[in-house]
Amino acid sequence: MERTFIMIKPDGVQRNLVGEVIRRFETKGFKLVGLKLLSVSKELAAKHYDVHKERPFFAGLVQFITSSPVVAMVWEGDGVVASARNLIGATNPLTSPPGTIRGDFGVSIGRNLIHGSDAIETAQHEIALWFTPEELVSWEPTITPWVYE
Ligand code: IDP
Ligand code: MG
Repeated sequence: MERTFIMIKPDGVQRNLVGEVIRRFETKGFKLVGLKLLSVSKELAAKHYDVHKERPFFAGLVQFITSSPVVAMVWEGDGVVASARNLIGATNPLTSPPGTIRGDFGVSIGRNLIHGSDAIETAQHEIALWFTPEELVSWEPTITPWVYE
């Protein structure tokens, strides 16, 4: 079953959007298999955003992600990687449609509230970076037959 890595960034936690974000993933029908609140080290932030290390915003991004706690999660379900990106919306909250998390709650690219893996391989890499295998829980929601045909 497909899994994706979702992080509520410091702005999402500070703005009390943790419950709102979890609610959207839960009510969509996805299954939560990992969850923790943590202060992110510079090393972890830099590894997570390694693909952007040459970009002008990299230093500010690492500074921001380490400035206040984040909520790291792993969600599981059919097509969850691409679907989570749809729930999250576009990188720029101003051009992200209403109904998406960034479209509903954000204004600035540098305060876009949430991260979601952009591909299945990226998700596998990010899950391994943020979670140990023991932190991921295999369980079966009783509602599964009401969500999946
Ligand atoms: P994504 O989060 O939608 O996948 P990416 O292009 O992978 O977007 O960029 C990663 C993160 O880097 C963004 O979510 C945003 O927080 C930050 N970022 C991207 N572009 C800019 C920029 O032009 N200025 C400031 N921050 C940026
Ligand atoms: Mg990205």
